[in-house]
Amino acid sequence: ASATDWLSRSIYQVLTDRFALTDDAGTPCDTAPQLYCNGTFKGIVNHLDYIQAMGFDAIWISPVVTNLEGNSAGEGDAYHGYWTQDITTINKHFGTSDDLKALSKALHSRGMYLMLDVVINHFASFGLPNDTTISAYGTFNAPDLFHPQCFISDYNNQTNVEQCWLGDTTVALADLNTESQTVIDGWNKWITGMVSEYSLDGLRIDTLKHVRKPFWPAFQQAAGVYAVGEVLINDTSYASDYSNFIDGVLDYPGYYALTQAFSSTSGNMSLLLETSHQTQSLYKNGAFSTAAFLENHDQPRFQSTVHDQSLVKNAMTWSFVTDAIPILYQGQEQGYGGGNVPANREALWLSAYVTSNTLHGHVTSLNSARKAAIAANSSYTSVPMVVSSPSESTILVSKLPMLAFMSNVGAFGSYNAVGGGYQPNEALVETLSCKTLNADGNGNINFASTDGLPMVCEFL
Ligand code: ABC
Ligand code: CA
Repeated sequence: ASATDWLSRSIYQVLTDRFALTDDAGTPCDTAPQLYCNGTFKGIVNHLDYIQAMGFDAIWISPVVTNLEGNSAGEGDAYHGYWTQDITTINKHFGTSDDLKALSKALHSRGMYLMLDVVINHFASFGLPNDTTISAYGTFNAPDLFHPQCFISDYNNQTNVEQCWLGDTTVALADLNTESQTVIDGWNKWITGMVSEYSLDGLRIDTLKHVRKPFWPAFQQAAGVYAVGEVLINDTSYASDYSNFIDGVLDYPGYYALTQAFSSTSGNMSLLLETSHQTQSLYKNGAFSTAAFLENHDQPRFQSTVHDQSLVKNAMTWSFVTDAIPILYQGQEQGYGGGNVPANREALWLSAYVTSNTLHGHVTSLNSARKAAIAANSSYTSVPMVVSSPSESTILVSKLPMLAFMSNVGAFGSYNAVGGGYQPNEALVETLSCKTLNADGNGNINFASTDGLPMVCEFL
């Protein structure tokens, strides 16, 4: 699937080890020891109804290749999938190659997309690798295919960021020499093969900023599908330049602004406004070049620090009403509140996949509002949104026929907001409360909230 195909999708982020067991035996899963909890591809297949019923039509799953086996003494084991050892085989903890194909097929039969997380920057090693470690790396089994050992020491020096290593002496992330033609050819051949073997629809590329930019266009071409890269930085101009080299970029600067804006009733709304304007002007295709999220597996859950459910619902709304492709990390709909890694990687089966809680309903409404707007306006995914901030506590996103108001006044606050662009007296619905209303004689609506909740308005 192409970048354009993905623009109308919404993505549910699955941490494969923590999403679903093959058979729901009620197995406990403690996040602290950082060990496998035994989630599988088969488990995902069995719970696709749960994901699809919320309105998601794509999933992003953890990296699937064989990882380091065993425990690192301190950083746990490779349950997250980022400790690559052999890219030619599938991580047996998650299932077999056939199980992964069955997942892909099950998704496609529902009209859903599969996005695979891929790690291109490094292979992993318990302790610093030696020649024996490297000879076990299959495709890239020679020392000169890696950059000389040095850990990243200066994030302001791009060469250091690209050519030194992530990780530490407990688990070293041996940095591939992505300037070497052998490495370039090896990766391009591999990704072409993976996309075709597993009928992948898209990729999430790990550690994008740790590989030189000119590496990416040929890789994207070899993949032949949409790819969104992870550039972990709170700097829009730094992140946005990657949109000249790859289809999409995870909106980390927007994440920082979003979490700050709704962190409390005195959050900084103008920062969110300013960041979203920068996003629109700096990325190649504006905010359409980004994928937006409130949580992921690397950051503390929003509810680890924010408890006001009005703030939570407002913050959750943002990613679903902008030009970005929305991503929701598993467990957010269950109100999970784990803090920093590894506490934010709670097993979803502990929730029993209940669908009766408020946030689950909120996500479902947001997806359906977005789908209705896309269906009503053929240029919804190509004409840029208009973002404004009518007051210091409110922000308005206009993407007709959708108007979304968010505020950080909190559950005990109230706000009024005015938006326009409708036909005179047009019949509308506020989709989060399902209340109908009418535009006035000038096509404007006047919203009044007495509980600080967000409002998403569109045609009836
Ligand atoms: C494990 C333990 C951790 C322990 C660590 C040393 O080892 O779990 O508790 O602290 C995987 C696992 C992790 C594991 C790592 C290392 O491997 O999931 O649990 O940590 O073994 C991606 C993935 C991530 C994955 C990897 C590795 C990469 O999403 O899940 O981790 O394949 C950097 C990378 C980024 C990477 C992230 C973990 O590390 O750039 O791609 N994520 C600054 C730097 C960033 C840096 C970040 C965190 O610190 O600029 O490049 O991310 O170290 C903003 C600034 C930013 C700043 C942030 C913190 O603040 O603008 O620049 O980021 O304001
Ligand atoms: Ca690198």
